[in-house]
This record gives sequence, structure tokens and C-alpha cells, in this order.
Amino acid sequence: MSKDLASFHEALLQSKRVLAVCGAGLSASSGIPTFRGAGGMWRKHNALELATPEAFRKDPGLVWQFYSLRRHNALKAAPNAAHYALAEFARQRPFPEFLTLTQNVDGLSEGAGHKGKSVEFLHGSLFRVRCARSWCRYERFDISDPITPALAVPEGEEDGAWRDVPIEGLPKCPECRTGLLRPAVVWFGEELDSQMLKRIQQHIARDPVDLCIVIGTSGTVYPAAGYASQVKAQGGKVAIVDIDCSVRGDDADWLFEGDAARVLYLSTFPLSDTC
Ligand code: BJW
Repeated sequence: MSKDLASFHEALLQSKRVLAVCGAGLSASSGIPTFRGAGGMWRKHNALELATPEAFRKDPGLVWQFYSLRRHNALKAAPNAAHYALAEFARQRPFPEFLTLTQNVDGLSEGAGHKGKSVEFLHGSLFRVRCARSWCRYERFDISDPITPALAVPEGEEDGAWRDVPIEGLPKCPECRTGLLRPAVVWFGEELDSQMLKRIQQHIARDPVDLCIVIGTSGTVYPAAGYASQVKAQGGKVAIVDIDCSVRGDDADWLFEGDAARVLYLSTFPLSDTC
């Protein structure tokens, strides 16, 4: 395992196919809390309580408040140098040479201009909403803040002060008129989009990926957590960029400990001139 930026950069330039797998640490320096690290929002509010279909069925008001707060904070946040570096690299090395798989739902990659075939959003988006009824196909892009008056985040309460929101105050499906809308994100136990998973598997299987860069993810949630091992098993190299590498990197070829924005901007993509 190496910490040598020069050899990593050389490998990046030489690689015909590069895969980036991103997690919450990518957006940390934009002020978006991670899930499991220090200050992670789910320390105060249990993940299993809030990010499951069961939680939504039990208390949609609580779950909607959690997501309203995150929509509000994400709309105020700006992409950081890491988002721009990945977007710039995608422009220099278009798909299929470079593919990013992000678990983030905050819209910051899109805000940096990272869109199209070069990026797959594994866990959906905070800014898409869909009908919670499985038989109703209604879905839309929605950046309204608040999404309903009852879900407004009171000024000074951006850290989250929970209150009762009656079901009448939650967004309703305008199509079937019987269901509530829900964030179009992937909760624990829910299937990721099958077409997207197929595209990713075909991409990895068609021509082996030479280099996988794992950025700011604890690597605890599947299927995202499995892609680096898959690349490794096919003979590719793996680099990890994370602020805390203390429990990581057993099979990584490079390990860079630091803020993703700083590491990616300063060292990984020195050719980027947009950030
Ligand atoms: C920095 C930094 C800085 C901080 N710079 N770094 C195979 C084996 C075992 C279990 C399963 C399996 N396959 C599927 C499962 C079940 C389950 C799962 O993985 N469970 C695990 C807990 C074991 N997976 C699923 O249910 C998935 N569905 C699925 O596979 O369907 C089929 C199926 C179902 C059931 C069984 C089998 C098959 C769906 C997973 C959906 C995850 N959803 C969430 C919520 C999304 C919506 C939302 O945002 O609200 O996704 S959970 C949460 O975790 C969120 C994240 O995207 C995801 C990953 O978290 P991430 O990004 O890694 O964040 P952190 O906080 O964990 O880590 C941050 C990292 O950044 C840390 O390392 C920090 O050090 C670092 N860092 N600051 C650089 N400045």
C-alpha cells in the first residue's frame, strides 16, 4: 500500500478505464454531514428509524422532516473542489473511460456539472419525489423549499428540531390522489434501479477497470461497497481517499488520508483548471 501521489497520478493517466466510487465524505467539506462519522446526522437520529420504508409507513411526518432539512441544507450548499475535479476529469475522459458511482443524493455533483452517462446516482436524489404507493408510477423533479408549508425549516433550526407534522401537511400524489409523496431515494432493504445496476455490471464486465478510486465512503453499504473488490479481483488497482483511513485499506494499492476536496484538487487531478 502506497501513499505516493506521483505513482498514483501516473497510474491515473495510464489507465484506460477508471471507476470512482463516492460517498458522503465527498460532500463533507461542502457542509453536508456524513452518515456514520463524527457529527454524522444519524447519531442523533437513528438511521434505521429514518431511512427505511417501515419508518415512512410508521411516521411519515418524522421522515419527511428529516428529508426536508436535508433538502434545505443541500440547496444552500455549494459543490467543493472534489466535485469539480471529478466533473472536469469526466469531461477530459468521457464515458466509458471514466465512470463515477455516487451514493450521494445531495445534488452537488450535478451542481458541479457532473451529469450524463459519466455518473450514476446509486441511491437516487433528494430532489426527486415519487408516490409512496408501489402501483402508482408518479415521479417528479422538485427543488421547492419547503415542499409544503408544514415542512418549512424554521430559521435557526437548521440542525433539526423535531415537531409533530400532521399527515395533512405532507405532500400528496397529484396523480393517484391517495398516496403520499416520498423522497425518491433508496432506503435500506429497497432495490436499487435494476437498469442502472445492469449498466454498471456490463460496464465493469465488458472491459476490466484498471483503477478504482474510492472517495469518502465507509464502505459499509452494498452494492456500492462491493465494486472496489470486484475491480481488484479482475486485476485492477484500488486507491482510497478518506479523512480517516485507520480502519481501511487492507487491499488498497494507494491510501490517501485527508479531506477529499483537498486531496482530489491538490494531488489527484492537477490538470483540472476549473476549480
Ligand atoms: C471523509 C470526509 C472528508 C468524512 N473527506 N472523507 C450484501 C451484504 C450484506 C448486506 C447487503 C448486501 N447487499 C445488500 C445488503 C443490504 C443493505 C446493506 O448494504 N446493508 C449493510 C448495512 C450491510 N443494502 C441495501 O439494502 C441496498 N439495497 C439492496 O442492495 O437491495 C437488494 C438487497 C436488499 C437486501 C438484502 C440483499 C439485497 C440499499 C442500500 C441503500 C442505502 N441507503 C442510504 C440512504 C440513502 C438515502 C439518504 O441519503 O437518506 O444511503 S443509507 C446511507 O449509507 C446512505 C449512504 O449513501 C450510504 C453509504 O454511506 P457513506 O456514503 O459511506 O457515508 P458514511 O458516513 O458511512 O461514511 C463517510 C466516509 O467519509 C467515512 O469513511 C469518513 O471517514 C469519510 N469522510 N469526511 C474525505 N472531508
